[in-house]
Amino acid sequence: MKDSMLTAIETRLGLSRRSFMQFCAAMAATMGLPKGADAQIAHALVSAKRPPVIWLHFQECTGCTESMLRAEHPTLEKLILDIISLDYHETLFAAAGHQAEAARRASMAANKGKYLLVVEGAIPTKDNGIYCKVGGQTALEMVHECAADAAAIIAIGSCASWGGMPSTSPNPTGATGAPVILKDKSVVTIPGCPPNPYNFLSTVVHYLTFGKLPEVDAKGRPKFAYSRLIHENCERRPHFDAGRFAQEFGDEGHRKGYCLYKLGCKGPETYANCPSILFGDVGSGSWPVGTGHPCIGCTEQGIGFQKPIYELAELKYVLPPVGYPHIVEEQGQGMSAGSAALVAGVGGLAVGAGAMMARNLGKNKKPDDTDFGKE
Ligand code: FSX
Ligand code: SF4
Ligand code: F3S
Repeated sequence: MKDSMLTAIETRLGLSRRSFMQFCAAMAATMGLPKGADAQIAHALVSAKRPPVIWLHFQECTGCTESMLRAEHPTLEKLILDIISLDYHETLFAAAGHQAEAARRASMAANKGKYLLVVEGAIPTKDNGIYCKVGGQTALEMVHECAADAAAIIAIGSCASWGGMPSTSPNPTGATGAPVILKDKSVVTIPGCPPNPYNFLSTVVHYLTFGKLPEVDAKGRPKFAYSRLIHENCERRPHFDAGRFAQEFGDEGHRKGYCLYKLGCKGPETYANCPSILFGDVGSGSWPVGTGHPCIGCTEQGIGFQKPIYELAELKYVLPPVGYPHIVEEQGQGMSAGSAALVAGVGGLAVGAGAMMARNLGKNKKPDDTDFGKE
């Protein structure tokens, strides 16, 4: 890439060249792109015109937007706002009322067929959609109007993807997701409540670099982010295979970082890259299961907010994985909880993981002290 281009990006994004190239490499890695793609991404981000984005908010908590803007990583929000031209966003807009709606229509008219439409929140359908109105229009009317001339449509969050929390039983407003409403359009969905901001960013970067949205699965989810079960990459997986489970919150197993399957973890039936790219912010090492809470399956229609936490997850595969997470032992301070979990887990593997798993999964009794440390 030309030096002048990198200088331009330094000025525009306030990022050093090294950080910018690292960001491009991270995006390429998140999307599983081949060698050289980072350079293509860098080139596209420097030279491509920022696509106008119309961002709609319907039935939701605004967590999708918050997760993007409040991420600890200081460059994330900057990158998002610099890569796209956010022409309409109800939470972030300085304008209000008719002014805001006029700006949305002006941007759509000026960028016919060129703008990205991002839908956040579920869309109520009952009683002609009267349960969510913005500027006098129902969400239903608005989403149809905005989708008509959009170049591409992204449903961000579980609410927009399939109805999410607002659609839970008894669903009094008839809430549903954008793909159901926009049946004749292709809608890329980025479920999660909230979704990982890097999955959204990677999707936009893919669009900018290659001129199209990434390949998706049958539910419209980018394959790069949703093709693996959480259970496949979970750092507690060695414990699962060795038959070591937390049985109650705060018990010895829970404190030792054992598997959360018996506390209702839905990782075995939930597709998402949370354990791989981490959640909240890349680098902080935080994600639900990592903090000791079972995955509730927030990315998965029919699981998140629907399947009770006390119901055990369906096990799709019961064989141990081919590889295991790397063990990093911290110096000086003893081990981190994660390292202790891994060391203990891998130790357990050495003594017959399959047999232990079969034995412990069959247990319904409450734990007693003999459940721990025996393996
Ligand atoms: Fe909230 Fe978004 Fe959940 Fe929904 O994220 S975090 S309720 S997915 O639409 O704002
Ligand atoms: Fe991790 Fe949950 Fe699977 Fe246990 S059941 S290994 S905590 S994803
Ligand atoms: Fe959601 Fe489970 Fe990931 S609760 S954020 S899918 S770990």
